[in-house]
Amino acid sequence: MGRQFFVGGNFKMNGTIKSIKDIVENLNKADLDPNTEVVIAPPALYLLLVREHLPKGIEVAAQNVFDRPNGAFTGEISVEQLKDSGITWTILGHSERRVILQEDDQFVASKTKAAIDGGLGVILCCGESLEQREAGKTIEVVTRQLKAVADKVKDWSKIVIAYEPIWAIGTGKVATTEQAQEVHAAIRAWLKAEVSSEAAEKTRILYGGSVTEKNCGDLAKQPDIDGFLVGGASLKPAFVDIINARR
Ligand code: G2H
Repeated sequence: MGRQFFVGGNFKMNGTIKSIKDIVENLNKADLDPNTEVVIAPPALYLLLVREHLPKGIEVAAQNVFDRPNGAFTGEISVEQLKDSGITWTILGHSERRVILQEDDQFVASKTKAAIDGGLGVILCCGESLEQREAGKTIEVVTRQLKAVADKVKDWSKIVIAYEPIWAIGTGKVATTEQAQEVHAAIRAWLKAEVSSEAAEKTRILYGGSVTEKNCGDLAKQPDIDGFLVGGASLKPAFVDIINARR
């Protein structure tokens, strides 16, 4: 059984009510490949707006979630609150949060466990810096990030991995198809060795980092690239072409 192609739109901290409504309207009118699973992640403030205006077939993701059920955690949002609002996915471990907000592997793993235990799907991001790549540590860094999750979470059926090399994020510098495929294959081999053969076979591994309508076609042909997590280009009409990359 093949893995269903998956495209996530990570709006990051971009958009207004008007511009986000325009993006949703564009998706509603577009001819989207029915074989692609599409998940949209707007800023938290606009989650409900997006949920209300998107067709049921497109799911909505938060860009983060906290690992406690409720209480005095100013500024945080719980798994239960997302579910209560019809939000079925969350991104976790994005490098912008790991680097700027200093989230470590253990915290990302703890939040992933809370999300999975609570029934959310998780787009789990991993990836190396340029310095780490140049030191030949790419696979070591990525598998260390994933192992922290594997130590806490046994059921990977609702986890989608997003490999996002930090040096390719928002820089216009996309990984080559060979660079991306090499890391994706290594992640799949790691899943087989450390989680299970089933997880290796079924887990979608997305590529993220300066994906556009121009470079998505070749990446989508790689055997271990099962879709994309798209930032900047998800705010543009050409996002539709990325969703349709396998057509
Ligand atoms: C990587 C990606 C989406 P962009 O962060 O998660 O963003 O496509 O803008 O590089």
